[in-house]
Amino acid sequence: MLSPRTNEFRQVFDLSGFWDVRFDHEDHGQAEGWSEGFDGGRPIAVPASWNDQFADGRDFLGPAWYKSTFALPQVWREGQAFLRFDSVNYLTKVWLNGKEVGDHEGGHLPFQWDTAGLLIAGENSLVVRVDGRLAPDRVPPGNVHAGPPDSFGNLLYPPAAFDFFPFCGIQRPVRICFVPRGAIEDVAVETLLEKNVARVRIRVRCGNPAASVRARLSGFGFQSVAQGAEELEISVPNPNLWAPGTPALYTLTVEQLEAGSVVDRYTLPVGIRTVAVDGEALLLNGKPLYLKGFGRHEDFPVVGRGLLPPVIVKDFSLMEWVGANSFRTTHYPYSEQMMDLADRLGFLVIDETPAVGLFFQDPGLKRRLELCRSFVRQLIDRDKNHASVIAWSLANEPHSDRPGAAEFFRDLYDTAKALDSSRPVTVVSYLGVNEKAFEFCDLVCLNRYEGWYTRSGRISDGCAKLSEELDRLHEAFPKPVIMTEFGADTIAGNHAVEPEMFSEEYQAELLKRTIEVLRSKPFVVGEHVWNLCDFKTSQEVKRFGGMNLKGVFTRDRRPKMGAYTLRSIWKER
Ligand code: BDP
Repeated sequence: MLSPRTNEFRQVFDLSGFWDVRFDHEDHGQAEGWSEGFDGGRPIAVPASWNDQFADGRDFLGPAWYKSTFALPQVWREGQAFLRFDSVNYLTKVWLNGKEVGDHEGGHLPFQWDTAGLLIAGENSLVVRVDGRLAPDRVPPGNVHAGPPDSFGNLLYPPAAFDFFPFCGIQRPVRICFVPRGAIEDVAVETLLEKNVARVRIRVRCGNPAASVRARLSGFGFQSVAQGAEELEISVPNPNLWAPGTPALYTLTVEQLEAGSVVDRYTLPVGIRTVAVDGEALLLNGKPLYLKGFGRHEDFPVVGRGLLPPVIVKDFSLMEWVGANSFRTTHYPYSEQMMDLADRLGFLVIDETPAVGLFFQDPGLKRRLELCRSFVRQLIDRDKNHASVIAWSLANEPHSDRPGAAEFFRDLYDTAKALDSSRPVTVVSYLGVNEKAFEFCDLVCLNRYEGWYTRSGRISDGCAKLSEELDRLHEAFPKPVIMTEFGADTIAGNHAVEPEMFSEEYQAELLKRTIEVLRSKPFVVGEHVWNLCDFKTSQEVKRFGGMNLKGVFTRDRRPKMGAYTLRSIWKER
């Protein structure tokens, strides 16, 4: 799905602001006709999660009803008018001017409908029902004893099957995107390198199949135009390649032509680069890559998982300060704004679907597979043109030592590869040599908490164990290995002369020693610390104050000692 743009042919109206919300504790809103409008709402900021905006909403997961009114000028009588939601967690049902528009399942990915026939010039009313309740047949799942129960066998509260707070609501912008009828629907760009010449392949899909297209690539003193049917190619001699440190972006302008006139235009930045796996190496533009970076969360006080642009800017600036070159979109697709900045700032991204906490028994197995397939498709559709995206991650820590898991992931792997053969595909696992998906995945991504959950308090023993395990893993799967998670919970300001769990010294020591192990293995091509920042979780005995404290920065982005340790290592090499 194309990102919204405003230009001479297209216009975007942003519906962000104060809407009204009403929690539907009894789930009777639909029967009582709230879709026509409802009383008793209170102001809520959109976009943002609802959980932290009120004194009484933290653990409420839905359903909740939103409503908003907005006026449109007369000029938009022609063309298509897509009502686009960038991310709503988790089930969405929408009515415009009292008429049902549609429904959608899944958070973190955009969806839209053409609502041209329903909009009116003048005042429009929009009603949205959002249900973020946790259930075994949703992805990610919840309310099931499949995730890690706390030490006493309880489900977490709220009962997520994953370790981050299940924030709900309209979490990213809602926009109306006016585009001409029959206009450009999709642009897909692939870049290939042959010696000193890049080939930029551009596939364009227009709503009007009779239209022809023209593409112009410009930047760095270069300009070239190609014209034809759907598939175009532009050669760039001596290209400026995109890479961390030199994130060169060309500008691609695609135009749709009908009877010799331009009827639509779409512009996007294009980074020329190649990604490949060669034996034990991960290559960018033919050169070996080493990833230094983090897992992260879209998480901040009050907005929850809501889009907050200053936090995105801040997180990139902290990652630059600490010397990181990459991150994984743990454990769901991040905002399109974050991905745009990753391209501009030259960060490498492992782009992950929302499949976390997957289990392979009923209830809901078949449904979860269908949802996962659809999320893989939607993610690749949304992010395929980002130079920053160097790999697709199908899932985080599935409980896949069960029959059926290998087939499940083979299906998703094939789905991803059929849509994009240019990037490696992986599954991030805690199972090590027992992970069935490593047999066919292009990269081996391992999460390990040696010295924390295992061999607690014993960093040296943990590191020795990790070293052995990595060798065994490599023997079983001779592919590049990325350590996608390691770390320690740390209370900022808590110190100990001899490193002790929860102290800043312990985290710093554990990170340093683990990195020494990783760097002693030539087949390890990346180290991602868990986590960039402390983040909110469900309540359980392991999570003091409902927080995961493995950040090297606090939730309000202040550094712990571990951040300085990483900086001293990562700025060196
Ligand atoms: C890993 C999960 C991550 C958790 C982390 C932890 O992938 O989501 O937050 O453990 O326990 O297993 O801190």
